[in-house]
Amino acid sequence: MKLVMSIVQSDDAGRLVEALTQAGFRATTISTTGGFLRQGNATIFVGTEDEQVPHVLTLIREHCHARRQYVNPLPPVMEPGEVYMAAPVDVQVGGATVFVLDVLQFEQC
Ligand code: 2BA
Ligand code: 2BA
Repeated sequence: MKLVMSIVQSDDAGRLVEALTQAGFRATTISTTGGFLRQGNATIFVGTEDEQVPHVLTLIREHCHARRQYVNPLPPVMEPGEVYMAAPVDVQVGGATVFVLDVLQFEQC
């Protein structure tokens, strides 16, 4: 058995969970925050049989899309009188970041 842990953009999470559930998978979503952009994203856990992992990955690819985001970098430390013009930085946020982990034991008590 595997645990598929996917970090996805919040806008894609609802449709992905719906597709997973309709395909018969069990899923759990938690609200998470990216360390770089400090913006909300979602982490979806799917515990499933090894042979079903490709199907889960297909659904993730179908429902998660890369987007560009423009972020303002933090201003540097300045001396009095200095002027800093912030130039937004273009960041490509991926469709999904996926980790597939081996499950040692699965129980529903
Ligand atoms: P349970 O199987 O007892 O699952 C309770 C909660 O545990 C689930 O909440 C989900 O958050 C998590 N969970 C269970 N198995 C999981 C797994 N393999 N991977 C990741 N998370 C898992 P819900 O998703 O709200 O499901 C509530 C109940 O609805 C489930 O109770 C199950 O009886 C049923 N269910 C869930 N998904 C289903 C599906 N695709 N088709 C039919 N019944 C489903
Ligand atoms: P964030 O950490 O908010 O990162 C958003 C996007 O910013 C990343 O998109 C990447 O394009 C860029 N980025 C992140 N860290 C960077 C750095 N140290 N230097 C330069 N650019 C950086 P994605 O790679 O698609 O990641 C989307 C979200 O997935 C991340 O949000 C994070 O929450 C999670 N993630 C990605 N890779 C991860 C990893 N190896 N471990 C844990 N979480 C990861």
